[in-house]
Amino acid sequence: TDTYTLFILRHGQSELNHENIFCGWIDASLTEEGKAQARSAAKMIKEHCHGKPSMLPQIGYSSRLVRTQQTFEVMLEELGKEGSYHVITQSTNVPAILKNKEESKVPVLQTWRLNERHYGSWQGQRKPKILEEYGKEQYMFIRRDYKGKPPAADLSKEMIQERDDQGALTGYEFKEPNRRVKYWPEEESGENLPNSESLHDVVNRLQTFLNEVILGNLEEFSSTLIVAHGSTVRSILKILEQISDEDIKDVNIPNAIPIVIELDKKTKKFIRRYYLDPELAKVNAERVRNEGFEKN
Ligand code: DG2
Repeated sequence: TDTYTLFILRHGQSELNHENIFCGWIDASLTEEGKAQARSAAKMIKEHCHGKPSMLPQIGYSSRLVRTQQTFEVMLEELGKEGSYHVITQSTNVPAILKNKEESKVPVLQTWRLNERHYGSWQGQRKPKILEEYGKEQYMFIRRDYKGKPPAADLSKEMIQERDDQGALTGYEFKEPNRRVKYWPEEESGENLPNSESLHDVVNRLQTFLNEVILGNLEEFSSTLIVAHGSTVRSILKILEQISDEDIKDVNIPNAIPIVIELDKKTKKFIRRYYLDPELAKVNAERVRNEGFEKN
């Protein structure tokens, strides 16, 4: 064929998606429902590839947050493949990793540049509560305007999940000091990590990785799978399709429904995009848009 294929999706439902809480860089795990969604996403890809091994993902990209990694693990298992996972910082030699890859495994490159947008002080807050506090206009402006940006997070505090004896989530508490459960080697390599971001900021921090690494590897790998987040999927679509700042406001990404993107082989320019389950995508994208508005 004369096109490159990228499969791209948002991770399956996370524990905080389920609770209607802004998640951002909080490292929430998938719910059982989220894992089931990941499995069905892999089945859609399998079906789409109708048994042609070269059409199945040969290389993967995820964020550094566990919900995309778990989505990957479930999907690769369903596809009958195994992944080898590599954290990418700006000092990583990506070509060397790919050159030394194990033949039988799919290399999965994990980068903070695919992380969800940092949701600042909104992280860990219930969407209906923020809506009430800020009002409908500000709420939608900060959530969806290209330049909308939540107030910066107080990084001295850390959100701790409270659980009962059965391990079920019971609530959240902000505690000082931030124990930084997650250690980011990125900081060691000199990367400037954010404490709040607009979609515009996300596009800026993602653009070079997308163009140089993801698009740069297209020649070598016949099929690519990206598991990202609402805002990073929106950013990638915006960049590849040159969607305007105005139109991107109305793009909402449902959990775990693969999007196929076709690029021209010669120019790597965007040709078309479609969901593997367009009906479900439409209904669920509308639900995402309305999060916070139903009292739940
Ligand atoms: C959601 C997006 O991101 O929230 O950070 O809560 O994809 O990581 O579940 P994801 C979050 P909205 O911008 O859609 O409100």
